[in-house]
Amino acid sequence: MALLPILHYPDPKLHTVAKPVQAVDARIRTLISDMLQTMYDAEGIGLAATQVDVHERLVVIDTSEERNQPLVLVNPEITWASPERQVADEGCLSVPGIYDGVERSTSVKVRALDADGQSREISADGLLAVCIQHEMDHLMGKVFVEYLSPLKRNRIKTKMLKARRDPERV
Ligand code: QAP
Ligand code: CO
Repeated sequence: MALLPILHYPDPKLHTVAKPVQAVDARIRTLISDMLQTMYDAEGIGLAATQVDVHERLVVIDTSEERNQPLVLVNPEITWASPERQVADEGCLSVPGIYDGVERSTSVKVRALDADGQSREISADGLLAVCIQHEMDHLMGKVFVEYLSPLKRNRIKTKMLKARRDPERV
């Protein structure tokens, strides 16, 4: 078990497009376990491999109140997204302290391999649907602040760069 360092926006590595996981082997299972530990330690509800500088299609999520329902998505693909969309506030472990509204599909169906390499299809709505779409964006190199206006995004960029120089100011 290990805590992994999380990349912070605007690190250009966050824009890397992830490649499919070739096999759910011992290396991937260790990565899954380290990512879950990192997510729980940071009190997050979702973490994509991109955020820990591993550019493979792997996401871990836990939106449960009790933090005891880990969801592992290997090579996730959205098979259906509702035409109905809704704006909800999002945050990101790679953009600490920043929360803003993003419009996304209200419900999605996603096909993915689990930690045992078994194919599954999940139907999600509510917070889980938002989280799945947010995390899958990371695998495409996209951070949620890119949905905001250029003005907001530039303010966030400046604030994050300042915080990196002077962590007391976050
Ligand atoms: C993505 O984000 C998400 O700023 C996961 O200081 C978030 O786990 C999807 C976090 C909201 C849907 C709704 C953020 C922790 C965690 C922070 C997270 C912070 C500490 C963010
Ligand atoms: Co994020």
